[in-house]
Formats: sequence, C-alpha cells, structure tokens
Amino acid sequence: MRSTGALGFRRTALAGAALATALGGGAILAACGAGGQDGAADGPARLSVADSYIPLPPAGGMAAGYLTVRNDGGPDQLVKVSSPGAGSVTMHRSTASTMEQVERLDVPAHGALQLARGGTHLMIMGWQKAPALGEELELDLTFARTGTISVKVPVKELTYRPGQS
Ligand SMILES: [Cu+2]
Repeated sequence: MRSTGALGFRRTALAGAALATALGGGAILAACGAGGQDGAADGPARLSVADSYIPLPPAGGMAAGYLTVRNDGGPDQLVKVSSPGAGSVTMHRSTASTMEQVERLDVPAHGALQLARGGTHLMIMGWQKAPALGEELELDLTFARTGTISVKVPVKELTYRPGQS
C-alpha cells in the first residue's frame, strides 16, 4: 500500500512537470503569434527620422522643413514640433490653392509619415539668426506615444531634393 502510494505520487509529479513544460511552451508560442499579428498594430511605435532638410529661405525669413518619419512598430502621431533656434515651427498641409495648419499628423503602423515638397511640411519662423547653407537646425519632434525625438536638420540649397548629390 505504501509503495503503491509513493509510486502514484511520483507519477503525478512527473505528469505535472510535463504539463507545466507543455503549457510554458504553448504560452511562448501564443505570445510570439500575437506579436506578429494583431499585436503589432497596438505595440509600441518604433520611429526613426530620415531625409530631413530645410531649403535655404530666400530672404532668411520663413522656411519650410521636410523629413520622413519611418515606423517599424505600432501607430503614433506627430503632435508638436519646436526648435531652440526658431520662434515657431508649425505643421502645414498643402491644398490645391493654399495651405492650412494642422494640429497633428498620423504616423501609420509599419509605414511612414512623409513631409515633402508639394505636400505636408513644417513651417519654420522666427530664426534666432539667419540660416546659412551647411548649418543645422535642431528640431524637437514630439509624438503622442513615443515622446520627443530631436534631430539636426541641415540647411540645403533652395532647389535641393533628397537623393540627389
Ligand atoms: Cu506652410
């Protein structure tokens, strides 16, 4: 009776250990699956800024700013832009005949927010000192979820386009 009982206990313990291992493995697989599918849309945004430039404004006044925010994660929004070297930086969207200020710009999940000529852009006013070719202006980009990313944006020729030498 005693030995049978001991054997029974051992079998139960082994079965329990095997079950725990199986459950553990299953939980890991489930977590990976969620991350690769719908979990991605709600995961943290993974942002990087590329192709940023400011065309040298003709009279040293109002300048446009262009850049691309790449996102390898969940959705985010650009909600504010400021600069220690300029009085105001606003977000603008060009329409057929004019442009309008916008309060926020979507950064789609696993996509990109593009600020480019003819479309959405930044408007930089109140330079502390007149910008010159080759200089850089710090822009502090604040995102709803990611927080603030600071980038140094080079001042380029008025006709510059990214990708050209
Ligand atoms: Cu504008």
